[in-house]
Amino acid sequence: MTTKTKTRFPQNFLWGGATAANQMEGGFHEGNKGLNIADVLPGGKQRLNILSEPGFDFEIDKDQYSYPNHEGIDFYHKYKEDIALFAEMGFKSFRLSIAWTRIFPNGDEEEPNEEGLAFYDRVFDELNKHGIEPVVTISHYEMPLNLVKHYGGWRSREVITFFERYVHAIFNRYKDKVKYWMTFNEINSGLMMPIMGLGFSIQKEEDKYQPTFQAFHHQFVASSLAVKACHEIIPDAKIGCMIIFAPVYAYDSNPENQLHALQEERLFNYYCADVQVRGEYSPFMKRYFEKHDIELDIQDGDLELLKENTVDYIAFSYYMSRTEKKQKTADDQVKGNIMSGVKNPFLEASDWGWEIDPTGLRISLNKLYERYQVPLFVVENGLGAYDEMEEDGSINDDYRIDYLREHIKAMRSAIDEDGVEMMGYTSWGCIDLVSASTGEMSKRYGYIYVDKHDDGSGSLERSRKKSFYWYKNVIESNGEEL
Ligand code: BGP
Repeated sequence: MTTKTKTRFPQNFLWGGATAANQMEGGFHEGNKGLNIADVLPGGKQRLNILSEPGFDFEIDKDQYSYPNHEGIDFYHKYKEDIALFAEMGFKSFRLSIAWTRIFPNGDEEEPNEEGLAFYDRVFDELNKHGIEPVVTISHYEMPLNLVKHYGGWRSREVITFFERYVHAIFNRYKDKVKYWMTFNEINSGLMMPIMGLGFSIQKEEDKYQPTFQAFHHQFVASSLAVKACHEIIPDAKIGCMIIFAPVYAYDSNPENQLHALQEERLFNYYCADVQVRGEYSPFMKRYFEKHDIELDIQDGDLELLKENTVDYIAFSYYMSRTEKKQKTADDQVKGNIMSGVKNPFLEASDWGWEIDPTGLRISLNKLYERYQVPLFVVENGLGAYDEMEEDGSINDDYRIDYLREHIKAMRSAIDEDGVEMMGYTSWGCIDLVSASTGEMSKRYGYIYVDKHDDGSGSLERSRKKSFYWYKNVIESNGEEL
């Protein structure tokens, strides 16, 4: 006789929401904070061009552009109000990042900035007061500008020492307050957006190879040093890597397309995770390096360090899948933000061209768990949409509820039917914030509406959307009531 065990979501499942310092804090020059990359990225159409075309020079030009991240949604001053709203929804966890430039304004100082450290103390205390577990990204597209301009970002090995100093400062300071960490946000994004991911701008086509993969190597070493320090300083903490996962489908059963999809997946989805979870470069990547004349400068002890200091869990963002064929025509191409590919005839897309695919999340969870067998944490997922406030002040975002419901169902099936081990779910932008790819406010993800608009106007007042009440009930019922 067999008994079916009802697993569903574990009792300690970390339901919550996710954010990043540069997209919400504002106060960009308060508390001795230094400038970071996000502080010099303009909003609007220019941003997408900057992220995808060569030649950005990281100069701030106040007359020409607006810098939406400078005020963000003013979490720097409103964090108590926001955390109270998260608590009202019943959040078990809240993912946020520490701005490196609040702790080391130029990145290369000897001593940390006390005002910056004190700010996050206040935030963590407030979260702890409400019983919300902080989940902290150490670096989320926020490299100190000084390191970018004077060291060349992650191309420089010297930056590893500065990063090590930074992680030691934060682990020592917050060791009693933060038990969940992750090193670099969407580390594989450096393959498509080196400005945000690797701290340098591609100047010519060849930069895509040698300098890019050398910069990645430095990040892997830095990430392993962070894992080592975290395990030593906070033995009861867990530290993960963080990748973008977009399962790659072949357009059809043509074996050439199947092979192409497999290779794209190995590069984009597995290259970084293999190093951070298994502690080594995959055979596929070693051949890739040969093919593109990439000779990594790997110093003595690097490979041992990577092998001995692998992560405890995999955190990943999931927004969309990607469909590939070997020979693409101009008509096939879809360009949904950063992810290119061909249009999938079975999927609808968001207003920004991101193809909506809940089953793809279940596939992603299966692929990752099958390959690595470590706990998985979905730390970003959600629908960017234009929201309208009705005359009575309500915001009826049923489209967002539908999107989230289907994705949560997919996770539930992955746990229940496929046996995947999951730690939690923090949907992206639980409170409206500045979009990373457009720098605009109008691409909203939140359960909480923020009265702020693309032209910078707005009272910053917070309002609960319909999805706020829905998500509250999801958490209360531990995912039973969707
Ligand atoms: C991820 C980033 C986030 C976030 C999210 C949504 O790539 O880690 O910072 O912004 O995508 O993207 P966007 O804001 O461009 O809609």
